[in-house]
Amino acid sequence: MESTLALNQQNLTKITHLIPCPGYNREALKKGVVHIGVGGFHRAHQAYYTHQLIREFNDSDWGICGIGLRKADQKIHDVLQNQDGLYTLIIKHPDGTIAPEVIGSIVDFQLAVDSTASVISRLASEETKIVSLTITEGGYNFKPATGEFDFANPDIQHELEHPDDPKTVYGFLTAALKKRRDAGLPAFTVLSCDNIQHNGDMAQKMLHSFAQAQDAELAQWIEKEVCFPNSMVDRITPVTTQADIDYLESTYQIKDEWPVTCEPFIQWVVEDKFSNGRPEFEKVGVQFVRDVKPYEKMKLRLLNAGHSVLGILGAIHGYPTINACIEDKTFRTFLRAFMDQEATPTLDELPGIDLDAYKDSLQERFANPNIKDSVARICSESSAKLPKFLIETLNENLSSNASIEFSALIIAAWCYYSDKGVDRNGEAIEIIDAMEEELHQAAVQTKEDPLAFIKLESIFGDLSENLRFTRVYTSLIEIIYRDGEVIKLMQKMLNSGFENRED
Ligand code: CS2
Repeated sequence: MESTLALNQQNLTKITHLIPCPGYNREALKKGVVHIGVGGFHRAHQAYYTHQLIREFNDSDWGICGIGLRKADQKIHDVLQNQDGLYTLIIKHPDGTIAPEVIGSIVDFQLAVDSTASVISRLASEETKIVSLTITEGGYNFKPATGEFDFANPDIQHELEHPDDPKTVYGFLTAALKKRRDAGLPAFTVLSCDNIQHNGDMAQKMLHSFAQAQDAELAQWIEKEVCFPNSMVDRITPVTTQADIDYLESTYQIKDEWPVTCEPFIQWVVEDKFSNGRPEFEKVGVQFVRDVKPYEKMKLRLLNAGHSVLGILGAIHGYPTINACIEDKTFRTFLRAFMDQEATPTLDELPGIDLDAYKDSLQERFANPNIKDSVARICSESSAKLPKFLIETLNENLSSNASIEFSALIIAAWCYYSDKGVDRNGEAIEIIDAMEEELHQAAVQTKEDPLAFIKLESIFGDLSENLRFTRVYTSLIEIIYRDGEVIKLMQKMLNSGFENRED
């Protein structure tokens, strides 16, 4: 039996005979980009685009230095350190084709908890032109219901008092930008790649609130010098499983401690405003536009919200994956009804986009049987996701007196899910949410107060005071709690509507 090859720079000369590898000189890459939050998504998306740009066009200015801000980033730090920043991207096509490729664009990784000063220096270095972010919806530190900066966060309090000991992205960005200003260096661009509508504007607003509280003069400089392009990012990237690691080892004898899997589809639409230069990403398919907002909104309200619709209902029904949900006709039809009747009417004009074709393509992507995207991943951090993916849509439809019942069902189902924590077969649901305890505490009071869950103001704002909403919501809650399942209710809603039915 052939021996296994550990993935690292030295073994690339052998691994290149097995799967595609970076043929470029990684040592010559400048670290033009510092990326905060190196999760699977970044590795399947921006790092992949960058890899293509280097491989196809020999552009050596934009190598990536990854930064991990959380203790939990220790693992990715260790893996990338052992593998010289290399990892395998395994692209899984719906027809069963699997295309693994070694990606070489991440050339360094630093863990902020270990080395605050060195992370600040890297950010402040002349070489750094762009600081990109995938810090998740929760990482922006805004209050979900109001969108205002959350000064109550103890880490924020700490770094406001100790600017030399930053903890969050805001502390690091301001510390580095101050150094750059003092050294007469140009500012970097802050490029948000998270699933938040107006993600660049949001990053700007949050950083401004923080900097203003820390150093008003610096805040002014940042306002003038730093660009925050909005961007829409897209590629479904499920959580890596042991089976993915084993696949590489058994099929190719390659030992990669943490490969990433993803679908073939990839998209990035970015506003073309950068403070200090940018990669020519258009050469590898990135779209640069003047205003990305309508595209972001379309993606968040159809793809991401669609995921949550399937995920929450699927979790209660006991489906493990998104493709299992979409194979079920009731789920498929329900998803489309939600998209057509509640999400689509809230979208802005989308020049050049055929929305029906877009929705069809989402359905096909969700159905990819090889992706096996877990419902647990989709439902994770719903408290940070749903305000952006779904509740804004719901509020707009309440204001315009449009349909709300499909969205209301998702919220009622989310309450039941948070209360019971088991599916309809009594199997435990894996719930991953920073607000898990709060959600549970509110949801368990539903029996005494049917509105208890939606009184969580930080998530729902004043939804519990909207009579039209509460009427629909409480009827849905009653049925779900009585039946302990959602599928019959979904069928009923699809057949005869819910809010205005006669019985
Ligand atoms: C998902 C996203 O986290 C979620 O709930 O909807 O991670 C989704 O897979 C990506 O945004 C796809 O681009």
